Amino acid sequence: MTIAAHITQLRSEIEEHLYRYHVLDAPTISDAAYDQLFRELEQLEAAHPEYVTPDSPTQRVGAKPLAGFGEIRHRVAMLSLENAFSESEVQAFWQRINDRFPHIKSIDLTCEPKLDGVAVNLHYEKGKLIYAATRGDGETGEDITSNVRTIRMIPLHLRGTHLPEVLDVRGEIYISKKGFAALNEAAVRRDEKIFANPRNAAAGSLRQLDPKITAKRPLEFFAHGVGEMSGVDLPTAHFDCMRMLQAWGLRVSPDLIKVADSEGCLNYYQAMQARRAHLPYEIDGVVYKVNDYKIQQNLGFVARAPRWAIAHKFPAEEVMTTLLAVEFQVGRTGALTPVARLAPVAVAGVMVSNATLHNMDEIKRKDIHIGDKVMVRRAGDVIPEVVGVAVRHAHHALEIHLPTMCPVCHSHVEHIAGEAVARCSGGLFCPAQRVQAILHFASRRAMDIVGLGDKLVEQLVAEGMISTIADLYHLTLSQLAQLERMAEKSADNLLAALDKSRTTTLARFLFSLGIREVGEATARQLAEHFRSLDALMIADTPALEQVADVGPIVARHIVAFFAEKHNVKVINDLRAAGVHWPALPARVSSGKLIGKTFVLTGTLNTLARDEAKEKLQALGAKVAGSVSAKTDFVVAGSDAGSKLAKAEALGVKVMDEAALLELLQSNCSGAP
Ligand code: 5U1
Repeated sequence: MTIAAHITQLRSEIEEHLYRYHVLDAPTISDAAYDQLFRELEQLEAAHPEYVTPDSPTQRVGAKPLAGFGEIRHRVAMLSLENAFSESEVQAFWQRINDRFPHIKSIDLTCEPKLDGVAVNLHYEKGKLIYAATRGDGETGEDITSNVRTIRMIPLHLRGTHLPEVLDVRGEIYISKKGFAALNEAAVRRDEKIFANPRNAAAGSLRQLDPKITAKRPLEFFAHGVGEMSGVDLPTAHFDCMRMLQAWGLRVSPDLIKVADSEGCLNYYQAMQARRAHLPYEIDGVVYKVNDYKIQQNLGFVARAPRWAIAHKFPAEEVMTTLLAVEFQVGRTGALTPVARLAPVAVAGVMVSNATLHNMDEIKRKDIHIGDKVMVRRAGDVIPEVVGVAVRHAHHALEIHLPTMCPVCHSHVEHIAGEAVARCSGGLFCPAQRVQAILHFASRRAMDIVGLGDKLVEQLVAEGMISTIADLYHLTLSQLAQLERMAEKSADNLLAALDKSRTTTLARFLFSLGIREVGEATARQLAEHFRSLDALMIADTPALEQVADVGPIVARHIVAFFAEKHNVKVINDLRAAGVHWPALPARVSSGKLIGKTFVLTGTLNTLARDEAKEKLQALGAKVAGSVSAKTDFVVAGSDAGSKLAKAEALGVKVMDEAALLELLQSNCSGAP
């Protein structure tokens, strides 16, 4: 035998054994014998490199890492699936199909497991794997050919002689439960980050730029459909098509079956659900498809999902474990969330040792104690949650208490009766709430610090340059210039905006503090009523409830906010940094604008719209957004439109900007 013939023979023997092992799950030689064949081929190719071809089984792992992933446009779009979560949704799916074809007596369906992996398209031409792509947005995916070639379960050549000119195979690349555990154990040994679940592990492995790394990952594949195919007659039904793919060497689920109706589907669902925990891979449901391709074609699809297929999802898996402790996390808005620390347990393929308990009311309602055996649930990518108590700890069940102090900043925790969420009251001081508090403070309707966006605030906090809003006013040009992507001009502008914001109004300042439930309108009413910050800070709840719109809950939030010494310190720091506002004149109890309703429309040239609004409100007027019979005056700036027309139609008095300025002037000077 010539060297070339020997090499060809070894290659086809190796491919045959790969097929028997991976696709038929029926190897005919030992692993050691297979390795021996592989080594023989490697040695021959090493001695005769002129015979090495890229489609040799020895050449699955490319030599060079990629610079990035290219894009591949799918020749036939990759569809997604509608979900059904109940039997009645499956019945409705079946009914819709039958309603479309009343004359067809029986419509077969296929059932198969739904793997939780990465959807891919394998493109073969004349039996040779040309490229592989992810689903992407269904139209265009990423070129993952180099990585897919490393998966021995995926043939580089199709088997047989009568092969299609072009074949797009649709399927799922995944990692088995065992493969996932081994991967994570190795990651722990190497002190590397572990994967959250097998799907992430599969996706992460396919996104490696170095195929050598992908080659070490235990990736597997199942084919579940066909995109484009030409050059041979396509079978007329899905089931037969899958058999054909299998004959060509592609791995198809051994659990693909044909059923006659929705009852057959539901029986399959029950059976797979019972087997789910024992399957070697994760599944999150089963897929039903109309078997006949002509009927599929007739049904077509809506949006990106076919009408002829549906995924029947399993309910979220629930598992029992022990509640070891409860800790409280503080969110960006100060909300305290109880988090369960659990004895680690696998839930739907993921090790879970923390789960949310939502809030104190939920804990009370479910009567959960530390030490209890609890049920934990995880659905899709959502955070695992404690569903309820499975077995109460007989002797040592410990009650769960809301902390009185914030676990992050030690400010007082505020829990208003009737409200589910407890909150840290150190809004201006608490590190957990820092970024949120600063962004609110800087926002347009608050202190209006132009140029202080979320990325910059996050950077300033991360660099330790600011920890409270008061620190903003101590930023220097040299500090800002150190920041990434901060040009000197932008730094100058930001310092100017900060300086400008030092001069504000009491209403704006109050709003900018971010007191819970104190929006712009309430802030304005508080300013108008109390006239000074010092008066407001010492007001008790009955005094606060005198203000229109302030009920007992808002009053309690305000009292709690100013009772927190950390907040008071930040306010003092702000004042010390030069933040000030004009003292409000004595309350207007009389004047011809009290209770009058104004509507502002068109562009005002001298006053900003907000400024005009504030001045009118300070004189006891109301400013509405739309014109009605109740409107007293419409102020029409340049290019006023429909509001002006409506005012004229209703006979409402209209004034221009000059008249408004005059009116404001005359009322400020105390004229009636
Ligand atoms: N088993 C299986 N999974 N899966 C996913 N079949 C299947 N079919 C799919 C998808 C998205 O889509 C076709 C029905 C278009």
